[in-house]
Amino acid sequence: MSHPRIANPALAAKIMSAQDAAALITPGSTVGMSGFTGSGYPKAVPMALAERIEAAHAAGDPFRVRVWTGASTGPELDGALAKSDGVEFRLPYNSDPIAREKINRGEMEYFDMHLSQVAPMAWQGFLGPLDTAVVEVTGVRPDGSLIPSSSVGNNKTWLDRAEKIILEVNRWQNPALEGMHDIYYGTALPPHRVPIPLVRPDDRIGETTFRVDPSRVVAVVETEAPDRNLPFSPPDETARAIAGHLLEFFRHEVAKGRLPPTLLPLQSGVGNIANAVLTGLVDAPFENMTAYTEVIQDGMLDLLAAGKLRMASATAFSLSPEAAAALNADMAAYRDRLILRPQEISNHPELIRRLGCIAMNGLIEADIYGNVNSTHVMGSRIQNGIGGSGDFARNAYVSIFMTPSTAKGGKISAIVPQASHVDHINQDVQVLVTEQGLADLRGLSPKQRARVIIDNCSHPDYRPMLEDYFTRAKAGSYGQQTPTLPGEALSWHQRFIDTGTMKL
Ligand code: 0RQ
Repeated sequence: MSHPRIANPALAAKIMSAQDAAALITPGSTVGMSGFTGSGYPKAVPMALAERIEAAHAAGDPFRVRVWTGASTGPELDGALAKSDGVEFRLPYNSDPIAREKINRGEMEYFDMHLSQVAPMAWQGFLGPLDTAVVEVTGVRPDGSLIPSSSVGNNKTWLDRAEKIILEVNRWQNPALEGMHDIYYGTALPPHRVPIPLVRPDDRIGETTFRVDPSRVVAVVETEAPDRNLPFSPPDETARAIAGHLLEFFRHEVAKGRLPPTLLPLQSGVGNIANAVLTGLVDAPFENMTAYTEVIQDGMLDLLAAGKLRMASATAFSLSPEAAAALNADMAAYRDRLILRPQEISNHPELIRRLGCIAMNGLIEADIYGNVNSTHVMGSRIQNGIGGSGDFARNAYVSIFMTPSTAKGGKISAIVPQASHVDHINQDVQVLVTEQGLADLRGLSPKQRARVIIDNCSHPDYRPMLEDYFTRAKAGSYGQQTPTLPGEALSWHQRFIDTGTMKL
């Protein structure tokens, strides 16, 4: 067989170069790409498209496209297209530094949205038509169905909705991925919605492959290129302290009978601290744990390998290069304990509430009342986006946010009088953890929350300032439910700009 990865003759007949495929994407069109946290994104067509855009711009032709994805992708997609100045509009999540700069300079429109809502909103029609899907797959089966790649994201929706489909078949992806995915085809728009029949994190409710209408596939491009995720730094003292407080909290909740000894399905955000918590769970006394989450990080694989985690369900891998290589070498061994689903299912509020997930996410700043800013530095400069944190925080059994108590080498307090932007209202923030300690906010009034957040979570260098503010707010506030001095609260942020800590 000349193309064992592309076992369907009709689709094999459409193999062409990335340049020829990119030539099928029209200026001004909307392109739905695969990709979620650095895995499963197309690696050749976006770069060919960026080259085409650069050539068009050099000839004075204003070629730009609208880009939808699952979440963040890799430098070959977001980086290359942002660099070419070819993106007019982007959704739903970005962590690429070049794209971030364009967005914050006002040169790219960005719709930062809950990840569970992307597919439903596309079906509802609010996002407009989808002209082209560019989707990486592991292979094409003889019947034309598609073996998904290392992320599922919104691919099912892109394949169902796009007028034209371009497939990238990536030989780097392990063929043993076949069978790991669970693609649910039962979603519908109201009034036709029915309960999603998933009651345990390991339930399989769908199919292992994507359906595709071969007549809409206009190109198949062969690639052999690795996913490019970033390495994790080993947990530092701060990350270990945060993990320690959290593990102590879990032990306490189990002892009180408020969590089972297996804990509840874990959701873990991205980043080094989340990974440190997972690493810490390897030596903790919890057995037979499960994960119902967005991304499978290195720490999840460690937990699986240690026999502590029974299984993990997610929509994508987000592994360091070493962990990705290790998984790829031993994929068959993991296949029965990992499930990758569409992100509308991995992040579905109905399922997160039913399963009772333990949500653990990072933040930029939290205020003394427990409102959390996950996205905007100084209230205006976007870092990444809300991602799945809102899907999980609102619906979890216990919603935990964790952060070092300071940022920028101690020059900025992550605990502030008033968040400069709010992604998670205090009702959705039940536990706050820093390296200083943990604040259990459940059942507390705003003033009680302020007391434990200042005492347990703030850095000692900033505690007297927060204490002083809180005392004066209680004396001078218009109302006493949530004492606030509006003129003063946000001056904290202005001070960081005035002192040059944050450059304009
Ligand atoms: O910027 O590198 O330029 O210094 O923000 O901060 O400390 O590296 O932390 O990687 O854990 O990210 C909220 C961004 C935290 C992440 C956020 C600056 C800091 C640094 C990053 P520099 P750290 P992390 C499921 C869950 C939303 C999406 C989500 C995130 C940079 O967790 O994107 O939760 N969350 N998804 O210096 C000024 C402050 C700051 C600050 C941090 N108070 N003031 N700058 N920074 N705090 C996964 C998905 O949805 C895909």
